Amino acid sequence: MRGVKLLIGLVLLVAAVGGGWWLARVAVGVEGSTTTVEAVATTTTATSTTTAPTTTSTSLTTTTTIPFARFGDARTVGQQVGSVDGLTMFRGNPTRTFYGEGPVPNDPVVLWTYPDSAMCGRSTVAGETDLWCGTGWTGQPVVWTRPDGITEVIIGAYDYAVHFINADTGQDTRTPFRTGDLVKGSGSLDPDGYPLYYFGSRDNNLRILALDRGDPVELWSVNANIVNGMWNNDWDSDPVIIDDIMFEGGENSYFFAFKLNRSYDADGHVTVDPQPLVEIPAFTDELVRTFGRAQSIEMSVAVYENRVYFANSAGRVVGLDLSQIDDGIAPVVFDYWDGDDTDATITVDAEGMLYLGIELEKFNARSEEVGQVIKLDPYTDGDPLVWGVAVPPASSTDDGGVWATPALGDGVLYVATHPGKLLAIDTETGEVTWSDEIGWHAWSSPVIVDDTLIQSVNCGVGGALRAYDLSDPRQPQEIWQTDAVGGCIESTPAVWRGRIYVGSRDGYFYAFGEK
Ligand SMILES: [Ca+2]
Ligand SMILES: [Ca+2]
Ligand SMILES: [Ca+2]
Ligand SMILES: [Ca+2]
Repeated sequence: MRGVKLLIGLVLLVAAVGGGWWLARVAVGVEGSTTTVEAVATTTTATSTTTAPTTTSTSLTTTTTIPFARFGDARTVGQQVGSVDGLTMFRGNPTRTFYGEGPVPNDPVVLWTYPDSAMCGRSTVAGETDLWCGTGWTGQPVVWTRPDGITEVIIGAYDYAVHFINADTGQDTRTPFRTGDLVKGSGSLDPDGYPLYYFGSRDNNLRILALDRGDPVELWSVNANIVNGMWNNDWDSDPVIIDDIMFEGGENSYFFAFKLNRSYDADGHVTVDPQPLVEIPAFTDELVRTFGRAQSIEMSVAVYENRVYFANSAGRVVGLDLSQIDDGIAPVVFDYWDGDDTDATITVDAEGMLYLGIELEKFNARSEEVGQVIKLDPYTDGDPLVWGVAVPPASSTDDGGVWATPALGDGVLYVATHPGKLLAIDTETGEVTWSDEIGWHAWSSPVIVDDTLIQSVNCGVGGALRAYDLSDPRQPQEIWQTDAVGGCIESTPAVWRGRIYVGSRDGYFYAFGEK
């Protein structure tokens, strides 16, 4: 039944608009019953309706016979994807390599904070109940332009709620949506323009909300206990939605793909009818024998050229082939052991090489052998490890390694480490060309927009944002640092058109912009 008629969603739309290069998606129906489907790019016309006094639109006719990968085409690395105008998911696209749009402010100050009183909630981890405030790891906001022209920021926070904020005013655009526990991780806005928001909560549910009927309405949820999980039941992983399929990892130690069946009802309201395609264990019996049940997926999955990549708390790095996913088949085509808990999201470059940040908690021989920032070649028949960089702890009583997701620059990988360094690493050689002190517990991921890198710093002493100029990518130069906010910035910021949006553990959410 499935797979007879495929919607190939990836056709290159290249349009020069206002001097900027854009990559967007248009849907093209393709009849295909064989395993090879070639999508031929069609003529596309870009029209711009901005408020600029004059707008030049350029139509480009593109004819190519290069097949587009249905999931995570290589040409989307570093690019915005989808038809929505915005930053729609953690690290912006399925290869986790799009960080927002400029301009980056030159002298940023706090334009507004949200809300009036701190967002806090109690939650129990390993039998201990604590008060958690603000937003945390990974916590990157969605920022998008709604059909009515309002720029809206969407965040999950530790007061158990998802908040919807007017980016201009800092006021609620919708009533916050409450769950039964902390909202951690990052959420995704449907990149194809369906008014849907996808997110997980510590209350064990992964949810889909409809955003087209006033206040947000839950259309669907799935409980982590749908499977007999190996570990806990949270959903920290940010879902990736491509071509009506949602890819997600669970703290229950399973990888899931759901066919969403997105549509609209007779009243024009968006609908979903998710059906499971696969649920695949992230663990192996051998790893369970070695490390016990701590096998969770907490990273956000990455998708490149019809493969999905994820890793688990025992350090197993998995690549699945998605070419038969409609039929519920997703064989393991890459399998690697990096030695330790891997919660930073895998970053994929244009050649399909994988960059991983790994924690150093177990202090085993394998961690010593491979390091805590590594480059893997998932296509080689030999040893996938291209290079590794060691990230030792700052003290004998602490962990080492990386929780932040690396940022891919021009031949250089930027990595914030838990011991408190920002590293610039040559992607070819693994040479550390530069480093700077950014303060202990740097779990916020660096973002790169317009040759400027923005990094959360000084977690223990108030928390601030710092910017570096990347004119020489191998030797970043500091250009500014904001005043301290009231607490650690553990979340990853979103840069969008002159503003920087990010939450802090002090309980509040911040919009930074030009003074
Ligand atoms: Ca839970
Ligand atoms: Ca977790
Ligand atoms: Ca973990
Ligand atoms: Ca850990």
